[in-house]
Amino acid sequence: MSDPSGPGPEERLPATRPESTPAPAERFSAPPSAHQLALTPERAASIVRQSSSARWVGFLAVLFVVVFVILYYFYDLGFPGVANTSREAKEVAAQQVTSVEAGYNLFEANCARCHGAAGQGGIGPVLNDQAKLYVHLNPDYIKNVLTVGGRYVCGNPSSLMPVWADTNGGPLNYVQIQNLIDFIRAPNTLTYTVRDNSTNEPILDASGKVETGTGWRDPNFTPAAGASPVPDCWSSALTAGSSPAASGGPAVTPAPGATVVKLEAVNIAFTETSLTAPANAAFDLQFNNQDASVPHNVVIVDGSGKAVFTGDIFNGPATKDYSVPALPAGAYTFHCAVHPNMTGTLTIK
Ligand code: HEC
Ligand SMILES: [Cu+2]
Repeated sequence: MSDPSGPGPEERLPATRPESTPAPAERFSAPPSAHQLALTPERAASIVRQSSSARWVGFLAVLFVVVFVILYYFYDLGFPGVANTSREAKEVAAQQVTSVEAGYNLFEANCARCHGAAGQGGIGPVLNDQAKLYVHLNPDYIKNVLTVGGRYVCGNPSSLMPVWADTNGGPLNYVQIQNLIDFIRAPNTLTYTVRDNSTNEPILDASGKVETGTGWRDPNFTPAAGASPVPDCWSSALTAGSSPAASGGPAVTPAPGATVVKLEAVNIAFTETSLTAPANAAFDLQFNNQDASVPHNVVIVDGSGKAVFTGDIFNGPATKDYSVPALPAGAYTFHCAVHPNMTGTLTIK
């Protein structure tokens, strides 16, 4: 490509430019309205409108956050006066049921052989007794018993009940201990599902229905006025001197030839549930405990709820002759101190 006519490249530089006049000053000036010292009324009004809108946006944003926080608060803790609206309470209840389900399996696997499948007692004392669950079997107490073992209960170092907490050499960790506490303390308003230990699937009973259970504790239970509190040590009711009857004086030995009343315990139940004995005469209560290594005794309670006789607790199989002092005619009940659900009636006439 040939260069067009004209000087060579070197001669073309510097490029010659036409003489230029400076741009007129007006070119950079704002419109005349901008040079006014005061705002026009329209501009002033628009500024006012804008800042008012900005405040509204800010206010609504804050309001939104505040309303959200308040609503979330009630959503979480429940709307006042509206039952069952608390998300947190529902979550706590759901977790409690989970814990009770785990506790049920732990109890059946570890505790039922001594305390009975339903906590009714056996080698170990009853656990599902309302008077006991009322205060005696509180969460701290159960935790201590499971941590220290049976010696915590009555100070008996050779207690049959082992240590359970792994912090003390036992087999169960603190979650499992808590599960057991939740299970023992579960209210009877709580229904849990019986689940397979390893798969956590609900277990079906013979008729194909999901097996469920309910807690032991009656939350509305209050001990009868004047009822004696549950002793710290379950077997202390048996030691002479601590029961109202035993403090009355020396043991009464029935006269030779006194009436003999027979009573037998088998499978944690009294075989005879209604006994009769003569009034105003000491009698011999021959108690045959046939449950091997299970402690039983007999406590006789009068119509006012006062224990008038408390026999020694002893392990079966064995028979003991209790000398029951003379009692006035009337209707009495008797039960086993270890298993308060073993009961019967005694008619003195
Ligand atoms: C080998 C039998 C045995 C096993 C297993 C056993 N216990 Fe016990 N338990 C006892 C005996 C016996 C006592 C009474 C303690 C004593 O005075 O020696 C007792 C006492 C208790 C007490 C205190 C009762 C009271 O009235 O103060 C609680 C609570 C308890 N056991 C819970 C449990 C739990 C939960 C388990 C399962 C992890 C369990 N036990 C397993 C025998 C057993
Ligand atoms: Cu008993």
